Amino acid sequence: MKLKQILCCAVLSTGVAPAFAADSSDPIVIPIHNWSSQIVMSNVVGQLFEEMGSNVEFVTTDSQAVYESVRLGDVTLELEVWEGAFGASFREALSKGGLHDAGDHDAVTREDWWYPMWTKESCPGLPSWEALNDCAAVFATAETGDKGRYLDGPVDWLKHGAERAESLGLNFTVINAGSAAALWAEIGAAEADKKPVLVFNWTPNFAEAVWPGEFVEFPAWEDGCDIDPSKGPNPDALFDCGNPATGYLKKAAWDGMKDKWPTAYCMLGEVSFTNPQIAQMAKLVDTDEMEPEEAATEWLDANREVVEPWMSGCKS
Ligand code: TMO
Repeated sequence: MKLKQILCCAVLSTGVAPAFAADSSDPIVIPIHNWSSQIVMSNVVGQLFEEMGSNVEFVTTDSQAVYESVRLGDVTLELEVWEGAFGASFREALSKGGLHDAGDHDAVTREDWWYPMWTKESCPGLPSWEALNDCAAVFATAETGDKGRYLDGPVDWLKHGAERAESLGLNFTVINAGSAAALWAEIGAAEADKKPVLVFNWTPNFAEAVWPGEFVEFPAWEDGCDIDPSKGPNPDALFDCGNPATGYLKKAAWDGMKDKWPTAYCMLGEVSFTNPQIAQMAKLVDTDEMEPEEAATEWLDANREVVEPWMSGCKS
């Protein structure tokens, strides 16, 4: 990608005009995180920007700190602002200024404690969270002693699983997975023996097509549950609510993007992916084992009718 860019810019500097002259030839900086749909979607949109004549650079960044980077213009945009995981960091950056809400995807999201359906045989009171303590022993491992094991997402997703367990009095040990792949490995390893497991999961994702399952139903999310102890059933604790069950998936942009790359900014506003489209992007990597860049090209080839109107609406 880098090399392509250098070739591209060298050509432009010899005097060949870009297709959409209004946009700066500086690269649009797109952040990449640690789950597959975000990486593939970022490549899809990056390839569209390139088709429209822009230069693109990808940087791997922390999924929370990225909002500060977008606010400062070091990174140009963010394509997957999940309400549950990143709502707090997004709102904080918004309040400081420098980045803005660039619109919602069509997708409705949910991120929470989850189990493959076979788990219910050992814990029939699920999906209610109140069943968890009665079943803690079936989730116990050598590592967790008589407590149940819950494998939470990687630390940077700030899922606050340990605070949730504490605030709701759950007899569970919360362990952070080192990567998304560790979550899928945990489910996969439990599958042959139909061993009960509890892991962090989300939708849209490839996993729903591979392992039918359910989210644990925690006390419903109330706005402020992460900052106001009075929200949720425990009056003295934060994080005593589930994540939003019908969460948003937003795009965010640096305020300077619309003047520096007006054509790309216009297209970013048009971009809107659905749940099945996002699950498919993840599948191409997590199930089909494609490289993200290649997965993005494949996805685009199969979905020209989805993306053409976004671009044609923005051609000057
Ligand atoms: C933000 N994530 C989809 C990984 O939960």
